[in-house]
Amino acid sequence: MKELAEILLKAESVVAVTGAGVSAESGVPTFRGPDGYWRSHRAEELATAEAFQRNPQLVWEWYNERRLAIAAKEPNPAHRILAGWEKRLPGFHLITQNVDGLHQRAGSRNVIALHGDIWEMRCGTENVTMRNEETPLRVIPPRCQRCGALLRPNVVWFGEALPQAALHRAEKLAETCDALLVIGTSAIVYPAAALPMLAKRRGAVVIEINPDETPLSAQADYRLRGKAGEILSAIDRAIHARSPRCARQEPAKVVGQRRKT
Ligand code: BV8
Repeated sequence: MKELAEILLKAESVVAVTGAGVSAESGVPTFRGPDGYWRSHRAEELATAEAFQRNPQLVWEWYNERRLAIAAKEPNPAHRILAGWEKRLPGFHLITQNVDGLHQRAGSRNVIALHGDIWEMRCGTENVTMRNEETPLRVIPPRCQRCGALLRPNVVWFGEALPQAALHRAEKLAETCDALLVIGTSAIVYPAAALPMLAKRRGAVVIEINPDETPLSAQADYRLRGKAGEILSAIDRAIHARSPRCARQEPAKVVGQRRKT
């Protein structure tokens, strides 16, 4: 962990890319884990414009239940440490695929949300986006108060383009960073999954934090096998041991494996 702390402290630009695994320790189910099913549907089937067209009621019931589940959860140490690094590590940037808003609730201010926000809705007719934190939703499916059209969750569904500005900023950051942490993602959803390789091609150190192997693992310079909360706590402790000016995070044990390629 000392070596990693050195790398992160020496880096002028550090980027963290997170996926659903970062929220797993908050109790939010991941997409492709054993709890990835919802009423025998997979996320890929429901998170599409076609599914919404076909059955907006069903899709909104799914989002309503996810919103309810997320609202009952708290950010975990992984979210909090990443929020702390935004203040403590110069040139730190957070890019997330998650739509749960837990990074923001943990205090992260500049989150690049590639796949949108489950707490926002969009009226396609008027092309306006509004924040809505009702749990549960009073009306399913919700409608626009101005024009009565169906509202949709302001998230990126499969087959939809990511918000161009966010994607472009994420790609620029990946291409210019010195170190990129990939935390809690199965690294199979594109174009987000391409970011670590963009960084690696430009000579950045790529650090994967995940209990399991992923398609990215072989390319990572460091593979830390374990839970995000525990591993980030250990790295955070090593950072504070080297730069005592910051307050300490709670101690944590860690079992990890480092393979330098
Ligand atoms: C697009 C929002 C084109 C909705 C989501 C190549 C290039 C471009 C596109 C494609 C391509 N190949 C295929 C595609 C199509 C598709 C795609 O990638 N499909 C995959 C399944 C093969 N991509 C798209 O459709 C994208 N759109 O490219 O459009 C285009 C261009 C122009 C014009 C029109 C169209 C859109 C993708 C976005 C989809 N939306 N979410 C919602 O959430 O409701 S994706 C969804 O998956 C979530 O956002 C999620 O974050 C994301 C990725 O999943 P993960 O976060 O990785 O979660 P997962 O469960 O898979 O893994 C969790 C990991 O955590 C595991 O590895 C586990 O081991 C680990 N873990 C568990 N516990 C812990 C842990 N890690 C650490 N600590 C723990 N405690």
